[in-house]
Amino acid sequence: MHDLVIRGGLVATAFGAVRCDVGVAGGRIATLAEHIPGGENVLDAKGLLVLPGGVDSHCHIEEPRPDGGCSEESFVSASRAAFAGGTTSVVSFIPQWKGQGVWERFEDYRARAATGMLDHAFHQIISDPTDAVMEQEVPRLVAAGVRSLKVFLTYEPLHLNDAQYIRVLETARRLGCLVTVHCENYAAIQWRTQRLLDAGKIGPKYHAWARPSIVEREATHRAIALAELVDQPIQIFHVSCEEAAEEIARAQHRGLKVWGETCPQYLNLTAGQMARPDGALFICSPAPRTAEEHARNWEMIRRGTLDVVSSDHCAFSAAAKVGIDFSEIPNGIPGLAARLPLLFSEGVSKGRITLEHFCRLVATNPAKLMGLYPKKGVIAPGSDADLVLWDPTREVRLSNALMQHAVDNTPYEGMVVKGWPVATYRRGVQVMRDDVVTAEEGTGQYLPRSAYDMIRPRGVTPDGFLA
Ligand code: DUC
Ligand code: ZN
Ligand code: ZN
Repeated sequence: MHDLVIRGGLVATAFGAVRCDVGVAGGRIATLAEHIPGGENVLDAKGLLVLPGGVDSHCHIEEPRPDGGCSEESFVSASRAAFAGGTTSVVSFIPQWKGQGVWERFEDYRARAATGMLDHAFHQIISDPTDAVMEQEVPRLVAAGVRSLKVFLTYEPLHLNDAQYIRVLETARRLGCLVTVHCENYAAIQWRTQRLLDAGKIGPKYHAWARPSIVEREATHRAIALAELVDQPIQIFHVSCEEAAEEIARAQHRGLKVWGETCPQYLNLTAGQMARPDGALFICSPAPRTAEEHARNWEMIRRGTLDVVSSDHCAFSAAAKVGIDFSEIPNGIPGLAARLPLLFSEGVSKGRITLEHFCRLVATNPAKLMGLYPKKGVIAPGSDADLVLWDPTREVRLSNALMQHAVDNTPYEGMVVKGWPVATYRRGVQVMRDDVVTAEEGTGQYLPRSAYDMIRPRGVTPDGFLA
């Protein structure tokens, strides 16, 4: 009856932890019971936690570039990194470049993703919301299971102006998509960057000077106000500071469907690290801030204002980042493998959050918000058997080799974490044990998403304009 029985672990989910056996059949969880007799394959999990496989809803993997190349992390290498760190599903990005459509790239990207081992869904980036794209191509994508549109309020050449952003919001509302937003003010960053370069200030540390919290707070406020105008649910990506989180808290207090995501870099890395000789390796956007800001971000997590922790995994080898002026350094750091260990160690082991809260942040909430729940993100009968056996006592010094990604650096090199994945199961198949990834290439499955309630518009607009 059961292909696999996991015996005697403490099974943790978003609604509490229970000591029970987990029976897996046909790749799904079949039984949770005090004792499950028999089983083809029995695994002793005494002393271990059994966690839902991580769902990383913000990863840049094998992302096509305008020059025809793509990012260094392939779906195969990303799958290794993810399984090494206890993540089993990802949502990654398909870019649109100005002047181009979106449909042709979808098919190509889907084929690339199928070469990996992770279960996967996609966000569609919109950088050029023309009539043809928004009226003809995006509806085709939605029919093919893409249910989130990502927009940038900064970055050349991706950023949208207000009119374009409103167009995306309106289309998403009509089609039943979530909109996810990178919130920083483009003009403000350009202005500061130019002043710094004019003064000969080109080192990596000026990355943070060019984009202080205020540019994030302003764009977050604007993103929310325009989403409120259109009555469109949004998720604010990678919130780095209290100022921006407060904008989200105010929106939530008014009953708006606005969610906030943060990432391990905004709980662990500081702007000071960008002043080191290898400072370029810490460059991501928004910029890492201060230890005081980390404490405030933890408080925003504790309150539930920030309810998803994803990696924003975007890996570059050192050669692509070091020795360039700060305004040209590609933004992004690898974090797929480090996400769960860092959050468990700094969160659960240090008593900042409960085990249930951890499960919500890394698996249940991202699965719900992305329309993947209850297939993903929970240990419950009928759900996919995506499971992590976790040793809460094991201390590990993070190193690039342990991350198993494609690049030669991790910003967390040398950090000691308490709590480490012992084994990862994806749909009931063991894909990692003792840091060795055994998954077979090409076994990752596409996760098409259909309409889901969580992102249904409220039906409330200022003065009933769209009602
Ligand atoms: N910031 C982004 O917005 N995207 C990729 C990586 C990063 O640092
Ligand atoms: Zn971003
Ligand atoms: Zn990103």
